[in-house]
Amino acid sequence: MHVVYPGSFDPLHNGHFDVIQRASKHFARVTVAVLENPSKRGLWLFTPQERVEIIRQAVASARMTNVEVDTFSGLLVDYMKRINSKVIVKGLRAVSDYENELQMAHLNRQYGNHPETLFIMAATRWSFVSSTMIKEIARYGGDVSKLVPAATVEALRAKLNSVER
Ligand code: COD
Repeated sequence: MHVVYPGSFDPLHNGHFDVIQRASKHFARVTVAVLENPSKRGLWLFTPQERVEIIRQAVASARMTNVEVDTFSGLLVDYMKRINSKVIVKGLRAVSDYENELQMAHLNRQYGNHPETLFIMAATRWSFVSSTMIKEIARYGGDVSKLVPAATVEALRAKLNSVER
């Protein structure tokens, strides 16, 4: 089965990475789809291409050969139809994620090729991790290396150094 794991991934952290690894064990093919739409929550820290590059590096170092990384813009359902996949994989951290994810799952099923959404429960150790917190800790000089893949650590270092200059 070919599944799509969509998200902002700004940037990739260990919670996302754990979902990718677990999905890659259960499904024949996993496409990690990086959202290009402008952010509602302010500017992205990383461009879509930078986010793709981080994920590609992390996936390559873990030798996940059935995982590919792509970008999409517009509606997820249109992208799903275009690449002919009918299953969306999402991660669930807590009840707070559930309401929003439930709404999206129901709405997405009304459109396009009526994709199903399957949820993977966040790993306990990463269930408190979010991209927003990673960016905040990194911006103030905190060490995020235990919470994100090495590729993200490098990208954060390069990005925040260039922003400061
Ligand atoms: N552990 C496990 N899973 C996690 C963790 C964690 N610590 N943190 C996040 N996740 C999961 C999220 O629940 C999500 O499933 C995925 O990882 C990506 O997370 P984010 O935060 O990078 O991405 P989101 O939640 O901002 O992505 C939202 C989408 C891009 C999927 C959504 O906005 C979308 O589909 N947009 C396209 C436009 C569209 O179709 N809109 C209509 C929707 S009905």
